[in-house]
This record gives sequence, structure tokens and C-alpha cells, in this order.
Amino acid sequence: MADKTYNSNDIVVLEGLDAVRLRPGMYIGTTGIKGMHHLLWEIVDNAIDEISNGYGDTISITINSDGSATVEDNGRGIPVDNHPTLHKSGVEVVYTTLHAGGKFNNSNYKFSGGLHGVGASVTNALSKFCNVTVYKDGKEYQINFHSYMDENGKMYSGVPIAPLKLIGKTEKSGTRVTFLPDEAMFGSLKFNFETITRRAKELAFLNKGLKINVKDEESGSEESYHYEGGISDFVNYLVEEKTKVIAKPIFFHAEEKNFDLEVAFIYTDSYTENCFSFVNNIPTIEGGTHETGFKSAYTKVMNDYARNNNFLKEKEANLLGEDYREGITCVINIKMNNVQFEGQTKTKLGNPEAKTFVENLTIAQLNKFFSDKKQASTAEIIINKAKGAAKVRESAKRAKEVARARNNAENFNLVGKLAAATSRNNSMCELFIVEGNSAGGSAKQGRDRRYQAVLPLRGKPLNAEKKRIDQVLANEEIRMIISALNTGIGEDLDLSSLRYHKVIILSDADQDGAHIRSILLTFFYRYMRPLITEGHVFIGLPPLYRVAKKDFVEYVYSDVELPDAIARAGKGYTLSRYKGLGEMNADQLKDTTMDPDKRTLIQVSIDDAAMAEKMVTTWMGDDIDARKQYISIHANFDKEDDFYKNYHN
Ligand code: 1YM
Repeated sequence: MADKTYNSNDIVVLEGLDAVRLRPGMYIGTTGIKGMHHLLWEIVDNAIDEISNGYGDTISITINSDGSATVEDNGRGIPVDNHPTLHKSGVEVVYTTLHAGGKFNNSNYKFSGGLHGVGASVTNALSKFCNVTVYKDGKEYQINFHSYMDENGKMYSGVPIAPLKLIGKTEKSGTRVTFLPDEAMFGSLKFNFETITRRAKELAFLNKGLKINVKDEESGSEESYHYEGGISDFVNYLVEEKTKVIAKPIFFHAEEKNFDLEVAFIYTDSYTENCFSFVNNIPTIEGGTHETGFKSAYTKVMNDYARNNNFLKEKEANLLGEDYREGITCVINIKMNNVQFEGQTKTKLGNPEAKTFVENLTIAQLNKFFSDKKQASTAEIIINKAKGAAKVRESAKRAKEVARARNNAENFNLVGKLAAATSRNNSMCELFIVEGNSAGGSAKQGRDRRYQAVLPLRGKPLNAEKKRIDQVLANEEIRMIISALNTGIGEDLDLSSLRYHKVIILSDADQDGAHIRSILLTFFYRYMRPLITEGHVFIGLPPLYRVAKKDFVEYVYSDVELPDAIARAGKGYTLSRYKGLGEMNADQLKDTTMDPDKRTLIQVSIDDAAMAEKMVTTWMGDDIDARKQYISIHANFDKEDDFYKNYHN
């Protein structure tokens, strides 16, 4: 066969949507459940951009029974007129050209949002079909795209079946998109109602006035979110279970050319600091320049106020930022262009100009706020609280020193409890934190002593949620964990000395086990957060059943897998249900839960700190009913449940 000559058309095709299929990771991160939801967020982002620029107010998301999703807004509708050089309708260009959105809308839209700026074409490229309806100027238009393989095995990604077609008249205005993630890319994964509602709720908080409806056709579940108070409502929601010490959130909004900033914060009687920041609606879990800018401005404003109003005597030193932030819950929401992300998980804002901008606007806004005499009592509460925190800081420092000394002394005593690994290669070593002495005993026998260490927990460790650091450190179980990990905690945490690079929580698959797991996760979340964000924390998945017949033995980790396992065993099988880890002997525990070749671990991560925080306080807060509900929803986890993967999502 003659060599095919390539012309420019072929090159265009090669650089088009097929590139997305060849390297989906580059565009959506993974082809797992998160990547699949990313397809949805790309479409939702376009709708949000439209609404935040003042057109329309409502977005509806539907999970359809056939596995597809529909997103509809009531904005202007994507342009339908022909693109001057590409000779295709605007809609077609947006859905078939990588980064088309940016090229089109930069001049019209103040901030090109877009989760990672890749646009709707990526969603189209990775979908089996993608149908777009535009309601504009009294008319309804439709264009359908599909992806398929021809008889020669050549792949076609997101190609239009026909050009944009005029359907008829309409009263409506807006855009409606339905797409089905391609099984060839995502297997049998399904959209998750909870994942979608959680993010929808957050988007509604971050975009004041926006209405988002979410519906699951299959189950009939429906939720609606709309907050006229925006991030002030967000802050109130985050502290719902806590006791506020100032009446309502302090809020300000300020903008400059190409920058938009809003901040809301409140104080509760808790001792932790909770700052959540966002850039263009994206959570910046690792913080960054905007957070730094706010914090340094806030410390300065409060210290100046304290001096000018005689809360600090001339001889007294300034209070520290951390003093002013004890018990704060704060949301920082900025919009800007040319965002640069840094950090381990690319969730840290790097733009240096964001620091200056947030700092200057915060100083101006808060000085204005506190110059109002009506706010004098609020300022007084905050400053007195900070003074209390400063006092405790001094004594906690001593407590920490004591604890450190004591830890060293007690390392001998710990030997009996902690079965340490012998290898000094920390990156290969694992620490199993095991619920109960009997399971702990089996784990010690079943482990590979070179790389695996076992720390049995006798009772429930201390709930770190409501304690100051000195009380946390007084708890023996917690001290054993800190001592075994060897990193220190809080501000002093140093991951470079981490003794065990995998920290694996092994608890029973029942409510008590779930509680112990959440207590441990809460402790890590509060005092050793980098351990989680840098991927060192895992949950071990014990089997729920053992199906056996003569030589046949199969362990089953979730209810959905059980029928298949029973079928494989055939008639005359015996089924045992494990109620707890303690029921397994050393060999069984090793085979099912510890052996790296056979076990299943769930990595704990946080990709949305605000929602994780809410979950942690719900788990650990005073509202027992809410806590029971959360724990039971998530107690029966299995491999499909991506909840633990994200600690939120
Ligand atoms: C359900 C998804 O995509 N809505 C949407 C998208 C656009 C517009 C309106 C829009 C933008 C502009 C002018 C503009 C987009 N248009 C483009 C592009 N909802 C959804 N609603 N008129 C309408 O940016 O000037 C990209 S997105 F590039 F064609 F302008």
C-alpha cells in the first residue's frame, strides 16, 4: 500500500481531541472516579463563569439513569454564529478545540475560571456522546457529538454528527449539555450523588446568589443550594456544631483591577485554627500567597488596634498571629488571572502579587471595620481571646518540652507495646496501628518484622477535637503514636525524620472501629496534617467474610462481592463472617490485611479541606445524632467507596 501523505488537515486532527484520549491523565488527572467527575466540573465551570459574569442565576445538574449527566444553565447560551476563520458555529469550536474557551472569552470574562482551564472539549473527547442544546434569542439549537471506532479500529473522539441545527422557537435562554463518560475510558464507574452535592454546595457558598440543583434520576434524590450570604453563610455552616464567641462572621469584599477578594471569619470556643482558601473556586488546601497575605495583615491590624486602644501596654510584646487565630474559622475567596499552583499536590497558590494584593486590601478593609465604635466589643473579645492563647502558648511550649523529654525516657516502656521494624530504611517501613490487644497480638505474629511495625491500641485514644495541645499530649495512646512516628507534631512537625512512611490504621469494620478510625484521623488532621496531605496515611481493609470448601478459601471484602465468591466455591461451602480483626489468627490476618501482595489499602487524602473539616467536626462534635449518621453512612465502606480516598470526596 502506498504511503499515505499527511496534509495539514491530518495534523490538525492529530492535535485535536484524540490527544486527550491518548493522555487523559494530562487533562483530567486520572481515569478513576475523580477524573470522571472532572468531566462534569468542566461543564459546570463554564456555566458558573457565565453566571458570575452576570448572566442567569441557576444551574441544574442531573445524573441520568443511563449513566450520563446533564448540566443546564439559564445564561445567554453559547454563541451559535459562525467562527470567522474556522467556519464552524461557536458551540462546535468550544466543544472540539482544546482550550477554545480561553481564546474566546478572555476579553469578555473578567476571570477565566475553568478548573484547570482545559474546557468542555475535554469532556466531549472522553464521552461516548455529548449533546449540546443552546437556547438563544428565542431559538433552540442542537449539536450532537460522539466518539467511536471505525471498522479499521481507528478512533474518533468527540466528532460532530452534523453541524449545529436550528430546532425551533423557544422562550428559554441558556445552555444544556448531556454527556456519557465513555466506558472505554472509565469502565463502569458511576457519578456519585454525594460527591456532586458536596461540591455543588461549596460552589453555591463561594458564588453568592447562585442556585444549584442536583438530582439523581435513579434514586429520585434531589438537593438545592442557594446562599444569599455567600461565604458568611459558609463560615456559619462550618461552625454549626461549635459554640460561637462572636455573634456573626466578620465579612469584607474588595476588588481591584483583575483581583477580587472576599473574606469571612468567625470565632468559636475551640482551640484550633481553620482557614480555608480558594482561588477561582478551586480549594487551595496547601494555602499559599493569598493566605499568607491575609494572615500577616490580620496580625498587624489586631496588634495595632490592641496598642492604640490600650489592650497592649508599651512594655508588652506584640501577640503572635497564631494567638489571634486560635479558634478562628475563616474563608478566603479570591478571583484572579494567570493562577500558578505549587506545592506537593499543586494546591498552593504561588503568585507573589496575590500576597501584596490580599495584604493591602485586608489592612484597609479591617481598619475600616474596626474603626466603627460599634465593633469595639468584638475587637475586645478577639484580643482577650488572643491574650489567653498567648499565655497557654507559653505553658504548652513547656508541656511540649516535658513531653519530648518524657517520650525519650519512655521509649523503653513503649518497647513492650510497639513492635518496631528492624530495617532502618524508613521509606520501606510501615506502622500498623491496630484496634485491640488481641488483633494487635495476631498482627505482631503475622507481620514481616523487617518492614512492619505494630502498635496495638488498648482502648479508644483521646478525641483530639476538643482538646488543647497539652491535654492531647498527656494521652498515652497519642504519645505512643507520636513517639513511634518520630516527627514531632504541630508547627514542629518534621516529615524528614518520619520513621514509618506508611501509617496503616487497622480497625474493625463496625461502628466502634469507625469511631476509633475517625479519632485517629482527626488527630492526624489536627496535629500532623502533612502526614495526610503527603500520602502517608492509609486505612487497612479487613475482610468481612471467609468462603471455604475443602482446599478452596476466599476472603471477601464487601457485600457486593459475596455472591460471586459463593458461586466460585460451589455447593457445600461454609461461610464465616468476621465481626472483628480479633477473630482472625495471625496467618489469616497476614493473608488478608497485612501482606502487601494481597491486602487492600485505602489512601487517605484531603482534596477539600473545608468539607473535610466539616466532616471531622460532625464526627467529633457534640451532636451525637449527626455523628452516628455520618459514621453509619461511611462505616460499611468497601473498595468502591471513594470516601476515604479523599477524606471527603
Ligand atoms: C451547561 C454549560 O457552557 N454556558 C455558557 C457558556 C458560554 C457562554 C454562555 C457565553 C460566553 C460568551 C458569550 C463569551 C461560553 N461561550 C464560550 C465561547 N453551560 C455553558 N453560557 N456568550 C455566551 O465568552 O463571550 C465558551 S463558554 F467561547 F464561545 F464564547
